[in-house]
Amino acid sequence: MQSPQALLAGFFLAAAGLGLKPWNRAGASMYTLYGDLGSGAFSAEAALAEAGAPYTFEMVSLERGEQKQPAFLAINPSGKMPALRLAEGQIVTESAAILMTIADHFPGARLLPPLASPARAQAYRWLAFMAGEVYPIVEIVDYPERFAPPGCDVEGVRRIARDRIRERVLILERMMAGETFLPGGFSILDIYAAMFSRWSLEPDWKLAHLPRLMALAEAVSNRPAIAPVWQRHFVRT
Ligand SMILES: N[C@@H](CCC(=O)N[C@@H](CS)C(=O)NCC(=O)O)C(=O)O
Repeated sequence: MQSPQALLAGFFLAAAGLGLKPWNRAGASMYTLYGDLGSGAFSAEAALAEAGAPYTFEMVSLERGEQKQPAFLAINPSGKMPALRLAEGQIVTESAAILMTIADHFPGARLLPPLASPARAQAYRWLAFMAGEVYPIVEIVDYPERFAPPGCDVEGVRRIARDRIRERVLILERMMAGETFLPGGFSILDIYAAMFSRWSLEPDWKLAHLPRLMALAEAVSNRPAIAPVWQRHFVRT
């Protein structure tokens, strides 16, 4: 049995081994976002940027499987990103919960429609749809072996998961209001929907079937606060 001191030292060594380096250490940092580029951390970072929040970005490499190492599991036991550390030290995980928390912390940024309004209910509805009906299927496309019994056709599992994502994203395409997901203007739903437009699906299919969602993503990518975040996550060379 290791002493508590040894366990603590081990944790910090593991964190150092992960290379958890801040994206930007300039100035006092209130929020710490953990994630990788091109991952769900995009949505959290875009919302922080849009809110004008001070934050640092701590890299957790998916390629190196760092999300399943002890240092990150101590932050999010499900081994998934993003995770956000708030000013007082509390951790929030689950991308939709993070987006709603950022919207709550920065009411002046109007990242959600007014509390208790009909539009707010629709915002919850479609955030929950993306988080609950689309995001979990992305895991099957990315890691089909997790869902296939030994000897099973893993590529077949991935193919069918892609079909389910297509169906569900087509629902988003039909239900979005227009240039923004909600009729009242920009919200965290635009950030979230734009992120899902980047994953899992073939470019040709998206161009043919998702004209509204692709236009929305283009608009999100051009927002002054989000453009540099979008570049870092999705337009890396
Ligand atoms: N329900 C989680 C899902 C997060 C998730 O699946 N994130 C991916 C990256 S986009 C991840 O961390 N995958 C690593 C893994 O599953 O091992 C959320 O909404 O935050």
